[in-house]
This record gives sequence, C-alpha cells and structure tokens, in this order.
Amino acid sequence: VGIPGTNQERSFIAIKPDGTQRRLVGEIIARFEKKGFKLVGIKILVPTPEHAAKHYEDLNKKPFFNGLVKFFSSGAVVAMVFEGKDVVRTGRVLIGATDPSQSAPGTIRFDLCIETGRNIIHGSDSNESAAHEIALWFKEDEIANWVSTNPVYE
Ligand code: RTP
Repeated sequence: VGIPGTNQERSFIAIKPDGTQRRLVGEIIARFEKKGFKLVGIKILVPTPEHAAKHYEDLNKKPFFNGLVKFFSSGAVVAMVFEGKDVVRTGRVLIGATDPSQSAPGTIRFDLCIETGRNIIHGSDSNESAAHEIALWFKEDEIANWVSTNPVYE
C-alpha cells in the first residue's frame, strides 16, 4: 500500500458526513489536488456503524467514541487515497488541527469549520495508520496505479 518516504507514499483521506452535507467535497479535493497530490482512490458511501467503529477503534476508550461512530455513520463519507511525497504529514498540515479553533488560517479546518465534533475531514496520522485504513476502506483493485506525465509530481 504505497511506499512511505517516496513519491509513492499514500494517505487515507475521508470527507466526513458534515463535509458532504455542506457540499464541500469539491473544495476539499481541490486543496489536495492543487497542492500536487495524486488521487488514486475514491468512493462515496454511508458507512455502517460497525465500519465506523473499526475505523476509529484506537479511540474506543474515549468518552466521545459512541457519538463519533454515530455521527460518522449518519451520512455519506467520501473515502479517498492520495499519493505523493510526504503526503501523510503534509496532508495533516493541509487539514489543520483537530480543534478548528486551534488550527492555522489557510488550513481546511480553519477555513471551513468551527467545531471539533464537526471538523469535516479525516487524514491518516502515520504511515502505519495509512496502511491500516487504506486496507479497511479499499480493495487492492480499487486503487488506480496511474502515472502522471508531470515530472514535478510523478
Ligand atoms: P481524524 O482522525 O478524524 O483525522 O481526527 P484527528 O486525528 O485530528 O483527531 P483524533 O484525536 O484522532 O479524533 C478523531 C475525531 O474524533 C472527534 N473528536 N471529538 N469531542 C471531542 O472532544 C472530540 N475529540 C475528537 C473529531 O471529529 C476528531 O476528528
């Protein structure tokens, strides 16, 4: 699942139900594309609560876990895989801090949302979680191995 540390590094990025409800799908994809990351996987679905719980299983001891799972499975999620150099770390920079009020201007969360519980987007926080999440959301043949003709972005 991608090659961490190279131009083929991959991250799992998901637009949460509040993002799709607010019609922010195009805006969010545009920010990743304009940066230069390559979209290699995309689908839209309403996750089951079981799938949502698996996605957030690391947080299952947190007081907000049940509410998070309920919200994440309450509407359409756009699940994506983006590829590019340092995409896991830099993708998190584009996204901004978990609490939008602590995020920097110019980030997706600062510019487009207010509440931690409605922060519109998820991005993998490590190469290890990226591999785990991509496998949870995508089959191998749902990821497109296309070559960019732009040498800057490979
Ligand atoms: P994400 O996994 O969604 O990209 O978010 P993150 O890494 O920035 O934050 P994380 O700590 O993993 O939390 C996952 C999501 O849970 C919700 N949350 N609610 N009510 C609360 O205090 C609280 N804290 C976290 C947020 O939607 C957060 O994105």
